[in-house]
Amino acid sequence: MPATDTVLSVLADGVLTLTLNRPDKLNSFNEEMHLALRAGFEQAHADDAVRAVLLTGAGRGFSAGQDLSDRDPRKGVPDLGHTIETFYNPLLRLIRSLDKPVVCAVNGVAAGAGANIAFACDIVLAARSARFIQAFAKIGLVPDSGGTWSLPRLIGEARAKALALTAEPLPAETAADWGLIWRAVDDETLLAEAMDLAKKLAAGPTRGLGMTKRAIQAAATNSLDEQLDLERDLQREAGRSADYAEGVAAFLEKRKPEFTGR
Ligand code: T3D
Repeated sequence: MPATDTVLSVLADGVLTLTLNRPDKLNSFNEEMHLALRAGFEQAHADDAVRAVLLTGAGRGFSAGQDLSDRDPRKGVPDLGHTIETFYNPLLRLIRSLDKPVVCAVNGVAAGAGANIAFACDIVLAARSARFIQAFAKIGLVPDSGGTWSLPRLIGEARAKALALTAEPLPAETAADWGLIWRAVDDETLLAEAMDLAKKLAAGPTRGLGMTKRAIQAAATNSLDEQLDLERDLQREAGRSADYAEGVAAFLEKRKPEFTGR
């Protein structure tokens, strides 16, 4: 991890907690925070001790997306395609390709890329006071960080278009009712509930959970036949894991399994 406190990183009980930490800017993304968050997800990929990730934000917001103070038009026309290619797209790919569960605790407003990064995570809990805003429409941009891909898949084209074209804030409870996130919970209990969930996942059969994530994501582009073949192949691999042997042995011996993530 680069020497920066823009993302706080703590590994405990198999959970790597990454906290976006620019609260006075509503955790909007500058280059430093991008690099720190990327380093966190790279660690999650490389380190076997990490068996789940918890992503959240410090202060009253989750993330307001791109730091617009880095985009002063008086300093010239930026190449936003370059920044998407260099920063946002690699981050999205790191989250989606991680063979370990990523829990997101949306502690407050999530706007622009901040909202769509949350939607890329595997299980999203949000504080009841949080709201999601496709803020791009307000500044003449297009939803990025996978928003044009995830929104229609999660909530359908009609709702996706309305959110993206109006930038209307979506309350956490409506997001949960629509299936955009897993659950809206009380503000006071959000972090504890998210951590509890992340710890349970981290104590689970990591390889099986990772393959489950991979299979569900592949369904977005696979035919049924392709998906059935994929399930066969992944089940073959899962059946050879130490955690499968432990899970079945524990069931037969009527005891709690002790998964090691192998
Ligand atoms: O550029 C590229 O590389 C392309 C990629 C783009 C990805 C994107 O995410 S584009 C979308 C960028 N984000 C936005 O347009 C959202 C801008 N922010 C807002 O609309 C509002 O701040 C919120 C709706 C998120 C929250 O409103 P509110 O009233 O709760 O808070 P606030 O008072 O507006 O903000 C609090 C502070 O955070 C304030 O600073 P101050 O006045 O106290 O010193 C505000 O300027 C700052 N802040 C909020 N969002 C951003 C920000 N500073 C920089 N960049 C921000 N995005």
